[in-house]
Amino acid sequence: MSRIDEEIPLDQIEIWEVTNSMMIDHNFHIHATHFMIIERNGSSANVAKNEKGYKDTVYLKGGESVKFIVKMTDYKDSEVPYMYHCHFLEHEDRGMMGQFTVV
Ligand SMILES: [Cu+2]
Repeated sequence: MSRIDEEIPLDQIEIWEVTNSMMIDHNFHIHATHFMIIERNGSSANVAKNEKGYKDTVYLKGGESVKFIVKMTDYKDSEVPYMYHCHFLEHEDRGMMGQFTVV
């Protein structure tokens, strides 16, 4: 609970790459923002129709990776974090999550 994994600048457009390095599937979710997926497994052609538009969760099969554009807006606090985590209850309940502050 006390660790901060990332510090994200307010109002800065970023590209995040998320990789599922495990063999099982995960469902990556971020609090406090939305993002647009621009690549899946290295190509924009692999982004499915239903993945276009703003998302707050992206499904990753084992071994897959995605890139998305994201921007944190509206609120910053260097001490009170937001979180990102796997949205499968069994995984998040076992601690598959990280915390970030918006600064
Ligand atoms: Cu998971």
